[in-house]
Amino acid sequence: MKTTQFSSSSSSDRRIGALLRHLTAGSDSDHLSSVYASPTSGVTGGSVFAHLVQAPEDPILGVTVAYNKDPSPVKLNLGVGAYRTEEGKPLVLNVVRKAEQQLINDRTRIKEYLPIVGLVEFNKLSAKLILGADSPAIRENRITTVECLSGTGSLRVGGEFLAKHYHQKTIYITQPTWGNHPKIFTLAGLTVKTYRYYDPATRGLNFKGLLEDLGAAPAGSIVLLHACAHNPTGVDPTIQQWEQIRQLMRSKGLMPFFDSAYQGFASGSLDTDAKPIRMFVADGGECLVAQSYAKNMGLYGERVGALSIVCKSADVAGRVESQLKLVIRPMYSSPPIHGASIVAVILRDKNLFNEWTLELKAMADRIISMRKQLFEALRTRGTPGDWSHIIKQIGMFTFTGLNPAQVSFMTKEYHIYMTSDGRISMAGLSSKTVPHLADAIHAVVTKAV
Ligand code: PLA
Repeated sequence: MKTTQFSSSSSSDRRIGALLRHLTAGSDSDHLSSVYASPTSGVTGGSVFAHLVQAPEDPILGVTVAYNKDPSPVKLNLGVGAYRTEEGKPLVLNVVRKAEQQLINDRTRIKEYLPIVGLVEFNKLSAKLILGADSPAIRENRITTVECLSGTGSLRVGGEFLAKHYHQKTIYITQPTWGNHPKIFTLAGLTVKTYRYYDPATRGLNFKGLLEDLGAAPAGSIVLLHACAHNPTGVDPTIQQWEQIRQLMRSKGLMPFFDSAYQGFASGSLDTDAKPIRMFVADGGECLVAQSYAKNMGLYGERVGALSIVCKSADVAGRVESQLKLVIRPMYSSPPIHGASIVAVILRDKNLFNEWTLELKAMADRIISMRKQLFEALRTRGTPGDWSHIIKQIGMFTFTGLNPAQVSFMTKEYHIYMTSDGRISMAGLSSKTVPHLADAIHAVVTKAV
């Protein structure tokens, strides 16, 4: 009965509020604003949120918002990293359709809550995918893997775990990096600092700067490493450079936190793209790995990913997992079931797995061919400048070197949408749209905007 009383009194409050507004309408506006615009009033008409300012759109996802509003038939969205076919359409992998069909046909499947750590089979298979089936950490059972909400959620859970339980609270991220990294880790409770990574002069890796900065970081600091296909630069260290990074980090006790959002998307091979991580795990040291299935399985909106923490012993890994559960439970309780089930079906079945690797390779190859086509198109136009970085860079993005004014010119005059740092998603291009992009780049660099 309590609830009935509550709702009737709140609805009578609303009615009285409406009456008050009606009676005072048109009267002294100063008096009205003192009643309605106070951030703390909230009783009647004025919102307690009236003092809020309009927040800016997200620098990456906001590009899609602007694109959607543009009526031009030639518009092109190269902002967010989302794979498109040659026809410019989003792609659901064949193997994902098959897995979903299997799941639908299985009448024994239920929709109960998953455990806090998510789908256990998915966790095991995800660890195997990233570390390799023969990984010593898996064999010795000194790893814990929890299903999280895609790559972002895995980074956030890992960040909060470290902020709570790791002795060093500073995380070093690459300069530049994915725009969400500093926000994720700051809100997780860590202090964010940067290390040099990209050299605009060579449009390649600033390896010397990287080693100097990591060498100067306080012992034990956390270091975020892009496992492959660095976002936004498309510049990865070579295997020899990775080995030097590993030695330096281990000698200083720096804690590696890998962000693996593009496994298979860089080289086309799942194993090759996981190599840097496997090098760190092979030395017996500890590390964290955030995995995403958004890009490599095209499961963007399913929000499926995993956080693995490799420890020194099974005993420690068990306690780490118990603490991860305390991070997750008050955050979102437990992760969703559907995306993780799709991944588990594909990873457990040899035929589906093989089919997936072929589809993944085809996506990676199409991106590489877009790089070649764009490079060639600029060459044929005689566009001033050295554009070889387009074919040297790897993964989903090209970091063009175009400045914010040039980007804004291309959006205004050519309806080409990209992030203001000059990053373009190569996965959003097709043979049909390359000439349009090349025309725009040519125009913008010859016009000296
Ligand atoms: N880590 C890196 C380096 C990323 O680039 C992205 C996605 C993620 C993690 C998180 O992806 P997930 O949560 O969907 O698994 N970056 C995209 C999308 C593709 C985005 O900004 O959300 C990008 O366009 O940069």
